[in-house]
Amino acid sequence: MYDPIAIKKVAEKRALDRTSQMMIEKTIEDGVETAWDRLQAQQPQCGFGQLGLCCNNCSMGPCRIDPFGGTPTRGVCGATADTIVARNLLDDLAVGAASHSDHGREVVETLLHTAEGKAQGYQITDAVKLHLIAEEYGIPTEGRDDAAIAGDLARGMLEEFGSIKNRIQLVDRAPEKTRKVWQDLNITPRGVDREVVEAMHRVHMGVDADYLNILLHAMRTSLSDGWGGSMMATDCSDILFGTPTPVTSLANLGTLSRDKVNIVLHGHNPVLSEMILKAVEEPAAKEAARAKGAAGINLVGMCCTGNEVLMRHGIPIAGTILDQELAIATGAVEVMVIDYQCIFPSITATASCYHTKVVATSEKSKVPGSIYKEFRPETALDTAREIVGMAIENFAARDPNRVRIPDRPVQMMAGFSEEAIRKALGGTYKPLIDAIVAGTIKGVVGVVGCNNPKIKQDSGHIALGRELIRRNILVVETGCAAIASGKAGLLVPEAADLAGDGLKAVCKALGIPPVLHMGSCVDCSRILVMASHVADELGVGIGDLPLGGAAPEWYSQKAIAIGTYFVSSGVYTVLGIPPKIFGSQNVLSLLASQLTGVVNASFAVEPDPVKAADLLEAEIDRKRQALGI
Ligand code: XCC
Ligand code: SF4
Repeated sequence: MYDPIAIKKVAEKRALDRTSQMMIEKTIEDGVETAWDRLQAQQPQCGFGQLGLCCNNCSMGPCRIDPFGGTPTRGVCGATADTIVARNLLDDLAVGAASHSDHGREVVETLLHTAEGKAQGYQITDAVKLHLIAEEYGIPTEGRDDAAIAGDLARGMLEEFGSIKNRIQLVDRAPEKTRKVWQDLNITPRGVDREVVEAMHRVHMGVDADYLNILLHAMRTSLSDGWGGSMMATDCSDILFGTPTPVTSLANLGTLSRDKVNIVLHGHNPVLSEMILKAVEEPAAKEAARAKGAAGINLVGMCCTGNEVLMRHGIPIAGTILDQELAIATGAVEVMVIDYQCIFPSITATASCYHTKVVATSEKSKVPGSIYKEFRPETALDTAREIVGMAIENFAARDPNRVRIPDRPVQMMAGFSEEAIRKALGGTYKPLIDAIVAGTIKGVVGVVGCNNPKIKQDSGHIALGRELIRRNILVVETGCAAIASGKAGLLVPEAADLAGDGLKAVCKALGIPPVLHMGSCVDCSRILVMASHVADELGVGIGDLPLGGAAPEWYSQKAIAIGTYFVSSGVYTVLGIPPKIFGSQNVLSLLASQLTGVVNASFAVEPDPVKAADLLEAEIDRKRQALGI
């Protein structure tokens, strides 16, 4: 009925990784719809929308502007292309910043509940980091117990969400010169929630119509994410669950087990996944699994919550956003636990083709067809145990005839927190700076972000990563980009053989991979902290450093926020997927060139990974020259 060669060709077009390809083949054979099929069904996608020229903000609309200079040139309210494009961008960015920051809030709240003794199963794991951050906040630590300090810190951070203080403490981590740039532009973020709310206000009909003013606020909102909500998420997760240190693990869909109960953790917030991990490790759970004929329980991660438990505990990572349907198509997933963000609303339809149960856990992220188990800090461990029990129970429903799990997970290394990198270098960034000055390492590029079915899965990340390390540029990664590199075998020390001679020598000496996994997407804040330390040691701003950023396969509004706080912080950033701004020449030229004169960084759009590497290398050379190295 199916032509296996034709199916194989389709799979090879859709994904780079062999295990993903194998499961794409199975989805086609099983008649299971995936994001790739749905993308096809959407063709042709709306040209106005792609250019950012469609406005659906109010009920005088929807309106659209003629992109070829014809009419209409204005929406019903009179908004021009510039206004509409800038406003849409701010809208998207605010959604992304809100997602990171609301996740951050939940971690801070869990820290507060833990401090107050109200959180079941949580504890303070990294007291050293707690004390260091408390000191940044001016909270006394001498002679006080950790719970009291953690309570004060959590309350101090929560205050910065709404904030009558009009400042975010962690912004002070940025080098002075960088902060001065923000002050001069009046884009220093005043509060985590405040900037998002103001963004929503400005987007309303009849508020901000000046594209430049809108974009400046977009920059401020992005900074409230990167140096606010995301940074708090990272730091408080480290305090609660431990600051990552280098760890080895496995990646790809082959991490699913034939004979064990498989539980997939999908979403973003470690507050949930850490408890599932605890529940899985309890002897009673293991016994229950064996009693049901399973060889044990196999916990694997997916997307960023997978990155969180990978970084801290070495839990294997099954894949990226585009692997979520493929994991279920193995027929071997008993339960997929979801919290929020990047979960396809169709995931329950996919699950209904097999025995898989989808368990939703967040009050703000329910999916029709899923089982809802509300997760609260007060009863977290009990809920986790219940979910694990459900997975064990469901093992009997697995149909062995429909199971197909690809072979051979790939070895990988993760756990490169900023602290871990600094420690690997001997406690200071001096060796890295020396290597950069000497030219053995040319610079550093953060490759981050998602998969997007518009690009062959992982191909953009891998081609760019390989190209950069070949040019002696150290690559640091987060999110699905890092997972892609794990699947492709770039996250092992042996991958240093693919690097240029200089980078290769440094990696070999330190025993590290040429591509470093720094965590989940909120952990892009780790990259900011690392850049700040290096800039401080040199007495310059982040914008002066030979750094770059890239999001070769991004799809999410969160990626817009990340890219914008990178650029606003002084990091030139190349996007592999064009943002919806090409309907306005003014917005385009501001973001792609004029910004350089202000923050010494800008955006570029380049889908070709080799050309993207050229752009990043040229930028690194420009900054090296300015530093006189
Ligand atoms: Fe989502 Fe964070 Fe993007 Fe992956 S990289 S697709 S945002 S899971 Ni964060
Ligand atoms: Fe149309 Fe203006 Fe309303 Fe947008 S805000 S839908 S451009 S009338």
